[in-house]
Amino acid sequence: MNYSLLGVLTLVLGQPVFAAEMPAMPMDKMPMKEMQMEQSGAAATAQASGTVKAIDSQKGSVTIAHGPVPAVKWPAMTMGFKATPEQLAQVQVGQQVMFEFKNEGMQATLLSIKPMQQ
Ligand SMILES: [Cu+2]
Repeated sequence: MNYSLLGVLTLVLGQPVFAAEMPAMPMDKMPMKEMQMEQSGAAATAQASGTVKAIDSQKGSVTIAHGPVPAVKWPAMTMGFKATPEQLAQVQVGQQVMFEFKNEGMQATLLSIKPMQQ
């Protein structure tokens, strides 16, 4: 009798603690929302594929004829991307490439580039 009564008491006393923890859960999602807002305010990054048209190691740029990039609302076009000497060394004119870039204003900068595997 005493034991079962203790068990009921534990259950009853245990529940408010559980309930108190519950409201904390939606709060956990708040930092994520803030992160998403920060991302949209910063430079947009996107992935695309295309064909290397020209490489200018002096200017540090590569011209790529790329397909549409919905992430930055771009149609297909041929344009220049800022690239590091290391990135330029990985590709050749005429090659199909996959690349990742950061778009700030009118300046697109490569984050990574690699030849497409066929
Ligand atoms: Cu473009």
